[in-house]
Amino acid sequence: QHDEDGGPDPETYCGHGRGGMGEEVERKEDKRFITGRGNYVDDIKKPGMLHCEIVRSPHAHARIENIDGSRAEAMDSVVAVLTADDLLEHDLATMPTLMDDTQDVLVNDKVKFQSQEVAAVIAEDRYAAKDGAQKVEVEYDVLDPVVDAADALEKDAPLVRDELEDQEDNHIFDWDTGDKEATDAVFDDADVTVEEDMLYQRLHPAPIETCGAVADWDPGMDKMTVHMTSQAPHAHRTLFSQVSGIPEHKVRIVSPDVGGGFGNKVPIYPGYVVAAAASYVLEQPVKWIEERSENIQTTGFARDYDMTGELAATEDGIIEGVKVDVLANHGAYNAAAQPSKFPAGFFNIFTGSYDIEAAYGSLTAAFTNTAPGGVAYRCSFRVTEAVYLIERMVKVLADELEMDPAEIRRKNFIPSDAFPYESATGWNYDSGDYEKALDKALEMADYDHYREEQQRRIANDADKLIGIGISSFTEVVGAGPGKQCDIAGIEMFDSADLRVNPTGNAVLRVGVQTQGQGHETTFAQIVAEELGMDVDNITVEHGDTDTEPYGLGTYGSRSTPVAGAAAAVAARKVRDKAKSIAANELEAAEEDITWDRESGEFHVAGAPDRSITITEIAAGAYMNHPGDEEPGLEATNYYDPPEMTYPFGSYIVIVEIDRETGEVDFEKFVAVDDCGNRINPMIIEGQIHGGLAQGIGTAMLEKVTYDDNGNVTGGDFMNYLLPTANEIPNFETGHTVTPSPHHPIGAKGVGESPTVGSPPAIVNAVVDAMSHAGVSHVEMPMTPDVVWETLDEVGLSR
Ligand code: MCN
Ligand code: CUM
Repeated sequence: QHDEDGGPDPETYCGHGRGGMGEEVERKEDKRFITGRGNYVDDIKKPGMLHCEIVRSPHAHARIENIDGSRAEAMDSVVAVLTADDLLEHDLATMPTLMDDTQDVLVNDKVKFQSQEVAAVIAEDRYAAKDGAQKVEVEYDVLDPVVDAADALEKDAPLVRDELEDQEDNHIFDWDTGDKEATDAVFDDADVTVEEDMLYQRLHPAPIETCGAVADWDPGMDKMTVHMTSQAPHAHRTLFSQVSGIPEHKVRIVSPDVGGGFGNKVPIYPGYVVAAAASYVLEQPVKWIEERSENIQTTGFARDYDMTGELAATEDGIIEGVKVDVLANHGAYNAAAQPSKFPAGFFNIFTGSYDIEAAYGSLTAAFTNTAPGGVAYRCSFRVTEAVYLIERMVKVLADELEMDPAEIRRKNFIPSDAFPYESATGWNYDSGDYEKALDKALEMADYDHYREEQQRRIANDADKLIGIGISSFTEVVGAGPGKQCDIAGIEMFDSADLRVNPTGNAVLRVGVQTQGQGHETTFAQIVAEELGMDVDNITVEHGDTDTEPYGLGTYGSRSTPVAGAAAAVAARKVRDKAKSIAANELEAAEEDITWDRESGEFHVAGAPDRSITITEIAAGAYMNHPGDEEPGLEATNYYDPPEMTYPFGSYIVIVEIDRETGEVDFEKFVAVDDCGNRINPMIIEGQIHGGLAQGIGTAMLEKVTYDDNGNVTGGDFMNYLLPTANEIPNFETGHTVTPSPHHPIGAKGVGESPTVGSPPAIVNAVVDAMSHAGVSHVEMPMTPDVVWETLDEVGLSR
């Protein structure tokens, strides 16, 4: 099980052959997924279940003059038409967002973005609901919309939020970080400074499964059960209870199988609330399932950061200062899904992997007539934007100084012996060895060869140019600590509850919720490792607030750093108790009992033939428990992480650009990741492949676009382009292992690394192919027309 880099720390994790840490255990969940037995929200059918269709505004900005549902109500199978007035009776016409704003559930007064929720039709089947929705007549007084953040901050811009008392313009908040004075001083004295504008365009998380809910109010039990697409069932339960007034112990949220989350399913959407309100009023189950276009047009979007970056450096390429200014488009409500004390998410990690003396960042956020959101899509709370900024800027600086971009990175990396390291903006990096990852990637990419090939093509005036892009990113994942990070006031800890049965198998319940990441396998592996059990004998349960311990959910790649730690600690608590039972069973003193990780047994010191497994101990715990111990064998842990974890990696992308068509081909795509100790290398590999594909989508294809009237112009998958197998090259992946010093099993998160780390590598590669002609930046998505125009501007086109 040990690979060339040592794999799991050999001192601790040996890969005991029963499916523990570091073993490529096949995903337990895949059997049901590949045999069509997954259980998604839309698979849930209840007796008497009604269907909800939402009537949405065709306008981006309009006052509602009148809503007439009578023609819909007259239809046979339509049961009810709901408007804001109906919800007002139950105080449900509005709901809080995760950033303390108030969003309309159904619009009462003024529509603020296209496809906003205006009314709901409840019918006996989905077709009738849809027909009914088309018969609801809404009179609008159409207003001028503003869709661009810079336009929104102009003096005469239409006011998006005129219902807010103190809101005289579209400005939401200003935020800054770092030391302005010190940074300005560094810039004043610097040998060289560079500056670049770059837009991180608005993206759509695009899970295959859209959002949906089945709400079921049971008047006999006074209980509301909502099956819904949720990345955070417990937090959603608390918010549901607070908004609806139904006591929390009478609310049950179940997140069954989720067909991809990618951050889309962190916020609460009006559709969930409408379904619940309808079920409450009608006393029947109500299902709401979003269509693809509804999802693209209204769901929590990602990015939309317009950034200006600056670096100050010495002549020989030592980066002394970094500055960034951001204009953030937050849409019609401030509804970013992120820890509440971080209005710009974790964007202030923009010093990246580099030891930079001075840093300053400032940001202005604006309301526009576009859907709300801002944090989603494998983003680690805006680390994506931060990594893009710094990794792009390092390339800009390298070109300015005519230095090799690998060399300049090497010169500026936080040295491996400097950890724990505090950055200029106050982050405490736990561990890293950036140079090692870069060296490995350079070797895998055959870097020197391609540099020569690149020069040869330029010299020969070849039809196809070569570009080489690097990104050496650092991530920050695993929020809490609870004191720094909370969602709507709830501290961001996580939890695990482990019960070993009398027959020696176990159930682990966790507070996080998988959306495809393989938790049913990897969390079982953690327990298998800690208790020496066979991984097949451990079931992982999640997503049901009636049975699982309270947790904050899965996003920000926090499951492994936080709930994974809780699982390990819970298992160790069980092992502690097992030890005293072992002593009892083996008729030895407890201090003579030792645990052997390799064999998964307790031994009596000095008597190697006297041993006992957890399975045998489990029987003892229920059938022959020691008099001074409680019967049973279980433990719970609520884990508040002392720090976040800082996974990192180096990606190298080699592209070939066709000077005639602007088409970009991936010649080589190398990704070296370090997520500390690895639980399941195969699952990690899958996470990396998926995330790199999404990084390619970001860099090459994806953008949510609006016309001047606020219409979403790419509201379906024909126009919002996702990468397919055609666009995805072969990935060559590698890894290094730098354990997290504070995590019980030394693991860091990995789920978002590839999407965070790859876009700048891809853009750097495309820029690199043209930088000899003076190109310093190309905006994403780098579709062939964009690339061709850039080629043309600098005289490289054919
Ligand atoms: N893992 C491991 N060893 C490590 C770190 C992680 O084996 N050292 C495994 C984990 O145990 C887990 C998987 O890799 O099975 C991802 O773990 P982690 O990095 O902890 O991330 P989360 O489980 O918290 O997943 C969230 C992350 C986010 S925020 C988005 S967005 C995203 C992503 O995961 N959404 C996904 N990957 C996704 N993958 C799928 N298939 N579907 C999504 O919706
Ligand atoms: Cu930012 S997308 Mo993930 O954190 O669910």
